[in-house]
Amino acid sequence: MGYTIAEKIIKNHLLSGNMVAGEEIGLKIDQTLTQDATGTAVYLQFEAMDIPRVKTELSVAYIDHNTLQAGFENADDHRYIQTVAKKHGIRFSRPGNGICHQVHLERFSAPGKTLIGSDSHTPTAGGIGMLAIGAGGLDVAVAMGGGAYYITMPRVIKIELVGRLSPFVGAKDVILEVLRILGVKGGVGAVIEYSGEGVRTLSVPERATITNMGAELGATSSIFPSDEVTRAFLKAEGREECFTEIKADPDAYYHESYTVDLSSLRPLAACPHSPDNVKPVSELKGMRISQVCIGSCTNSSLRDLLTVAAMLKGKTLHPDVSLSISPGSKQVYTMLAECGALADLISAGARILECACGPCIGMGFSPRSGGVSLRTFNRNFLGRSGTKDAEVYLVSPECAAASAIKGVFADPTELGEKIEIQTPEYFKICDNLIDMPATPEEAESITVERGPNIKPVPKGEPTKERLEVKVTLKVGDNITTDHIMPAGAKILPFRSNVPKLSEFCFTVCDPDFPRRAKEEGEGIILGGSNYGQGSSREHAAMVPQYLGIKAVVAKSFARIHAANLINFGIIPFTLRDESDYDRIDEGDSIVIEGLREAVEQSDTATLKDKTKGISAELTLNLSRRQRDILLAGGLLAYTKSSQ
Ligand code: MIC
Ligand code: SF4
Repeated sequence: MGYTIAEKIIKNHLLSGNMVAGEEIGLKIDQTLTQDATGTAVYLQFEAMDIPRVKTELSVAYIDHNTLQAGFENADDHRYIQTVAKKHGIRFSRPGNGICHQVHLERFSAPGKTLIGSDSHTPTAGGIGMLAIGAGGLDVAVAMGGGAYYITMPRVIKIELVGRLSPFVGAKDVILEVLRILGVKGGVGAVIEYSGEGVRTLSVPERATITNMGAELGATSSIFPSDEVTRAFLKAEGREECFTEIKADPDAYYHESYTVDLSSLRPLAACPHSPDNVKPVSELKGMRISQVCIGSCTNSSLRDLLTVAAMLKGKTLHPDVSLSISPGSKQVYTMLAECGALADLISAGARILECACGPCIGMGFSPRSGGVSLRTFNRNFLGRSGTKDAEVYLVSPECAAASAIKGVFADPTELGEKIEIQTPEYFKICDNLIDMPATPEEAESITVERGPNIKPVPKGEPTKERLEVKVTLKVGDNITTDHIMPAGAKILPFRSNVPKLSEFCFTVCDPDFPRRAKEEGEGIILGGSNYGQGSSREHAAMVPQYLGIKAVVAKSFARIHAANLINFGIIPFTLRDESDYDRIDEGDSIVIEGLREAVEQSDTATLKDKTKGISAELTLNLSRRQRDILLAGGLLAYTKSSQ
């Protein structure tokens, strides 16, 4: 039998394990990326490994998340990352150069290679035919040091694209349709692979919009074949030599298959507060809106912004609407400026923000109280915008622009005249904001600068013999990492300062959690299904660990978060019988006897609820390597001990 695209790349990079879905495999990683909000922790942990220089083909450190700089903290982090990158062989993309995923797609992505990034939207580069995976920061640090990256061998889901998109229907509508079909858990344990004649009708940035939001399906990655369209994109970026053709064999086996007819797609929107709560825009039409935000790693390419500019040209925003536009990269921004499209955006009334994540991560531009915000972003989790009672809808740039003019949710396909967008044959190439690392000789004299915001990453403890604690917190299904460790302008500056960050842990769900956890000293969390979906932020494990959380007992876990929990020595137990969830309550006293022994060698353990006088069977689905990591007290301790 032949291979899928994902299997071909995995086969070429396999360091350990068998390519059997569900088994743990170790992969050789060609490239890594970090962004600043997760990057400080990555580099602190990389430094702790005592490896002088990265061993990957390419590692890039981007600054794009924390760019508000309302105090010294972010600038301290930037300087730390700049100096640590220079010393250890990592390229540094300066603030102002753009969002990591957009810049990486433009300047470094390559078909057939592997990339891991300390950001869940790393699969954006799947649009070019790269196996790109979001990972916890510590996994990225280990890969930079030349270590394997471990994942569960994924199932492969095929999405066959047929037909061609109608005018004013965008790539965003394709992925919203896939989210409508599969839901936020539908991609767990899988790579989503696109195929079919519709593929060649989509440009690389459009493909990247689709693979970007595969993160919202819970997928390990998403990938497109590389073809002549890919070659043309790489040529336009002056990197044609990176092209190789990669496509699935005709007899490749897929675990599931779906067909999406591009021709019949209509504009869609993900309604509050989940990316899979998808409805046709025709049903939302006429709803009053107060804000529109265009940008983010999902929809900030030149093509997206030229489309928006063409739609806004000569028009004025509706007076009730405030519009922000964040170009994805310096390349996009300068090209918009040079062709005059930027002037069309400004004249229409858009508020142009720097090329960074900005409002997507709650860094400014929070909606008004109870406001309705239309965003071209990828996540609309409760409170993420910075306004708890705001209603955030995820839409295409076409829908966003049409609605910004009308002041109400508008269906862009009703605008009439089709707009032809021509992206230039060559992009403007200028890498002057990407600093090259020092040579190994120069590196020795470089001092890494650590401002007062940089605090050491707390160390984990080896697994205890037994656990006797309280259920510190009980939460429901689909808890996101934005619930566990919120971001936004007030909190993000403390990503390098875990003690301070801990004051905000879980406060979206329960403002008293940090105090209670500290007072109890040790505890566990009881969660529902898909616990920890969303971002790759390892702070959602690092901070609970700092607050004494020893285990999370849940119905099921999201992939990256489960790996992060293990990396920080927190045991992820699953309830064998999900109905036990209803019988255990917050504040109950529980005991798990033989904890260390269970982690050592068993697939089960028993939780005794002393308050209720009941017990619940727990399952531990761990590889040998994961067991050893937990026993050692986390990946850092494990890596050091096995060096
Ligand atoms: C996000 O979109 O949630 C983030 C911010 O990019 C995160 C990373 C982080 O929390 O720093 C992600 O997606 O991994
Ligand atoms: Fe940045 Fe938003 Fe993309 Fe995360 S999802 S990398 S915050 S633009």
